[in-house]
Amino acid sequence: MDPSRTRGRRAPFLRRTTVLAVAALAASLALAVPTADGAVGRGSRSTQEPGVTVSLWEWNWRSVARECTDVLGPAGYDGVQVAPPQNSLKRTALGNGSDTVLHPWWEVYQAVSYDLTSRMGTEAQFKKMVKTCRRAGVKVYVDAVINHTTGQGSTSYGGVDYTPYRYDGLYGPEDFHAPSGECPSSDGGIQDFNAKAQVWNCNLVGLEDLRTGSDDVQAEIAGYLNKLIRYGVSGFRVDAAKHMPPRDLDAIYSRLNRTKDGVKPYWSLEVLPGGPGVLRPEAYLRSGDVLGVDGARQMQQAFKSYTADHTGSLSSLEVFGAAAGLTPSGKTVSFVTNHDSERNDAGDYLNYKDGATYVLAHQWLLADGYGSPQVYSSFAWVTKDDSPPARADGRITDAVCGQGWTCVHRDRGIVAMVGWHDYVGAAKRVNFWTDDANVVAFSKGNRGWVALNNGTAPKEVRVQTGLPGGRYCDVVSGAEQAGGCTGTVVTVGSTGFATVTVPAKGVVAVTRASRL
Ligand code: AAO
Repeated sequence: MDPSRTRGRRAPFLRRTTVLAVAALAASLALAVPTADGAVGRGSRSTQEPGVTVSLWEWNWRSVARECTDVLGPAGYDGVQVAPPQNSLKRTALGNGSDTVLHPWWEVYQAVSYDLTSRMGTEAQFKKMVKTCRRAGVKVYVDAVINHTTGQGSTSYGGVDYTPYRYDGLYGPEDFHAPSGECPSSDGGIQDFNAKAQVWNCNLVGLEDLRTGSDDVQAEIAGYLNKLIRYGVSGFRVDAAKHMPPRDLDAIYSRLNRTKDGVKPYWSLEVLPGGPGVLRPEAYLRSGDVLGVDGARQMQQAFKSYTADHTGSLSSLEVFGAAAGLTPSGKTVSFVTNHDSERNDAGDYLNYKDGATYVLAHQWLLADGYGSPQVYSSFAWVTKDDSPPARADGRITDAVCGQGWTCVHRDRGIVAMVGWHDYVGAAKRVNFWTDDANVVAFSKGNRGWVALNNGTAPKEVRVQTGLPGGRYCDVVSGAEQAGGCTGTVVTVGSTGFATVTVPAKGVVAVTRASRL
């Protein structure tokens, strides 16, 4: 892929319609209204970099479309990532023992065909959703399941039937590694996650592994992705990318068309850490960006595992990003959690059940600016396999906040920080201050200043803000209105210092534009 990609930031501006829409949203959700010169700006628009996105994981297409218009666009989200839209396995019976959920969330990761009838809706609804989101200024990114087809079952949401390694009109046994004799393990599955021949050529948890090196398979996959591009999709999260060699990914990418944005699609690869050498995320950086799982883990330690020696405390995030051993900021999608980590390794990652701490971690990520931050918002669950709210036939019902859907992305403190993040842009983090425990504060160049408190009591701090003297409106607790401020006012002295009380589990954030 094009190695010359830059991390461009558009100067923040607001069209009149956007201002009106934000005002309407702010009224309904009590959000921060953008200040006169546009505190709620937008991220990159003309490059592949996704800016701030939200993963509305397993929201149905109707609901995503509505959210783009009513919330995401007005709030300043640059993009939305959606669940795998291709036709998938539809289970018809429970298995043995602990198998109690007929339609677990993971059905969508078993591809049957590249028609777009799925648990989330029809092809027409998908198309309409992408169009609606783009009209609202929100780009759409798709979770692309291209490494494999299914590992069980024989029926699908799109009504297409199949048998092992046979998908009519699409793939036959010659298109898969195991039946072609190219998987070296005894049972056709990945037994050793450190052995590259197995990781690339054998079945991941029984999922039939496509011969992605073959011309025919590459043509089918590229055909699918180009269809999505034609519908207006801007890029992809490539599922199980670690299970395909970079050369196969590059070959597929080279067949992809330009998006409606006029650039090649954004390409982020799911390459989880833990493997050696060529299987490490770093080994895939030449082929695309990667998902920042390790950063999510570091955030959990900083926010959740408070230790007396401060190794696990907010102050530990003074060193975060590449300096902390993470993949480079410009090559990483950063997040607090995702659909796997929130349920599989709940002890190692934060999730919505962490309440205010979960929100605060998102605010930290947006404030720090490492990677392309992705807010994660999905459905509430009890057991690991739980289905999203759905009809008996597995089709997912409309997302209603508070009724099975967390809607974390609507949290006013997170939305305020989306605006703050866009306003400060790529300015450097300076004036870092910490109480060596759970309070940190810093400036982003001379564009903005923020303080975060992960403690359970408010904390007064006296710090350098890097801003010119004056009175500033905190964009998290309030908004500028008719020259006044509905929230906390931060008074900065002539030397740039301010004394500020940071609420428990809270944030205070100002920008040059929020000066009263
Ligand atoms: C379902 C059933 C299975 C059944 C199968 C087929 O659950 O019992 O056999 O159907 O019928 C999802 C679900 C699966 C589901 C599947 C298909 O999670 O349960 O199987 O849909 O319906 C590896 C892959 C990575 C993958 C991850 C789950 O490398 O690509 O496993 N993630 C994606 C999706 C995921 C999806 C699939 C792929 C398949 O996000 O939702 O599966 O489409 C280590 C390894 C990683 C490995 C992880 C987890 O990582 O390095 O390669 O990921 O473990 O096994 C630290 C550690 C590191 C660890 C990392 C993450 O960094 O150092 O070792 O944490 O935990």
